Amino acid sequence: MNDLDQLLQTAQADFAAAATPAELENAKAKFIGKSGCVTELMKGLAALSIAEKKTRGAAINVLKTGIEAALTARRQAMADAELAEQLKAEALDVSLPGRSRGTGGLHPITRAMERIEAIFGSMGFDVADGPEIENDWFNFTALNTPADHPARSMHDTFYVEGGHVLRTHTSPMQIRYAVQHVKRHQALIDAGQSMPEIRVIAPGRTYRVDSDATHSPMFHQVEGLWVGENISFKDLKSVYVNFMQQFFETTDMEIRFRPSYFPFTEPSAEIDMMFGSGPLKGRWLEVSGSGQVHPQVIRNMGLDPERYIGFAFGSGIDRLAMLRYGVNDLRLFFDGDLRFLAQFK
Ligand code: 2NM
Repeated sequence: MNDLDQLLQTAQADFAAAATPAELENAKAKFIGKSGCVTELMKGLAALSIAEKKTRGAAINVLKTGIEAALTARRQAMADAELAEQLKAEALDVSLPGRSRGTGGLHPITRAMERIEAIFGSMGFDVADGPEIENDWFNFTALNTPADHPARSMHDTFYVEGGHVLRTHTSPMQIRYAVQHVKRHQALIDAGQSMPEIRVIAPGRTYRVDSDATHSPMFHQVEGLWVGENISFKDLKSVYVNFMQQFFETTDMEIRFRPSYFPFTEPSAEIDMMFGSGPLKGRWLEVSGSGQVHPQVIRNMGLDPERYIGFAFGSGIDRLAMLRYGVNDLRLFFDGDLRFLAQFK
């Protein structure tokens, strides 16, 4: 092997040994830089004859081309390795399933409320919504609740500034609705003609000082009211039985009315139900209070109790939702635990 072949081999070995681009450029300078081996060899040509210059010069050029080729190959190999390294580090597994946005659902109480509104809507009932902070008149007095009634005690009711209360039932909304209705039809009433019937439910949040497994300081009620000239207890029965059967999607149940007392109805009845099958089969469950609207309450609506008569009821929505969904602790509805709530999605 001649000195030029030897030099090419050394250059190839040095290039291969260079671990970084900087090391490679240093190695290059040693061979084909301004003061590298090839330049030195060229300088040596000066001392040779013309014929020797020709062959030696050509051989040096072949060497130079060889070194450049080796350099280019090594540079390319380094760039390829770096790219491969980067691709490996930034690898994306496009076959991984995506992370989707979580989907929510309606709260079970909201779902129960929407069912109740749809069922009564199908029987021609309007839905009324109003203030949760009420005044004494609408929450108590208009509902014929005397000043010494226990429901008015500080112990049972949340009083707020200005003599207002957090409504203890949604019946104040029934009064508000009835008064509006009467106002709208005052001309008819004054002319001694028949007023269109009042048929309304008032679902919503209500508040009482009470807290255990079956009582929450905030709970939901739906109250219903039907007032006309010829409304009787049999209408109350048919409406409520129809509601129960649709709400629980079965006719396999018994419903009974038990005499009771409320200041705003006379006579009054507690409504109980019993399933004919399922886990609650054979147990009487209290589901509602009800009664014929008290003449004084009819008067407070702006109507003549000698001409107008009606029925009303008040049911706990939370209780109905517990029975429908098989929930045994009321507090689960209000804890905000997604493990519970997600079951209703
Ligand atoms: C109940 C029980 C019985 C009721 C009465 C009225 C109104 F506005 F007509 F006076 N609304 N709701 C009522 C009657 C509520 O809850 C246990």
